[in-house]
Order: sequence, then structure tokens, then C-alpha cells
Amino acid sequence: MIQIYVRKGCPFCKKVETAAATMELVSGSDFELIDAALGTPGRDVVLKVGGKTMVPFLIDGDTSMYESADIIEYLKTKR
Ligand SMILES: N[C@@H](CCC(=O)N[C@@H](CS)C(=O)NCC(=O)O)C(=O)O
Repeated sequence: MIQIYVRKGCPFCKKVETAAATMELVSGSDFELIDAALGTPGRDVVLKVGGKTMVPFLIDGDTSMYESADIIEYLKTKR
């Protein structure tokens, strides 16, 4: 399943979550939201895979990306 790493209070994460909802993609079935707050395993994954701690961060198999706009475009291909 697509994994989207987010943090509470992150407006770029909220933008991705709102766009996903508008596309009628459902959290828990179409994608999984994972907390990447300081001290979480999610943050470690983001850093290990992407090289930065920035969120939102998407992982879908071998595909991974930062940048909310790119993530939204990617999700559009998964509707
Ligand atoms: N241009 C990026 C900006 C993302 C961004 O600035 N995210 C903040 C949190 S809202 C962040 O992760 N900053 C760096 C960090 O905390 O390591 C996007 O549109 O996704």
C-alpha cells in the first residue's frame, strides 16, 4: 500500500491529505498515513529512504518522493 509520512501541524501534509480525500482515496485502504514526528520510527524511515526528514514523504514500492505537489500528482495516477 502507498505510505504517506506526515507530521501533525504540517500544512503541506494537510494539503496532501485534503487532496487525497477530494480524489476519494481512502486512508487505510488506498494509502496509509504514518506519523513521522521526532522520535518515531516513521521519521527514521523518511530519513533512511529519502535522505531528509522533510514531510510529506511518499513511498510506494520502489517509488519515493518529497514535495506535496508531486505527491498529489502521483496520487492522481492512482485514482
Ligand atoms: N516544498 C515542500 C515543503 C515541505 C515542508 O516544508 N515540510 C516541513 C514540515 S511542514 C518540513 O518537513 N521541514 C523540514 C523538516 O522538518 O525536516 C512541500 O511542498 O512538500
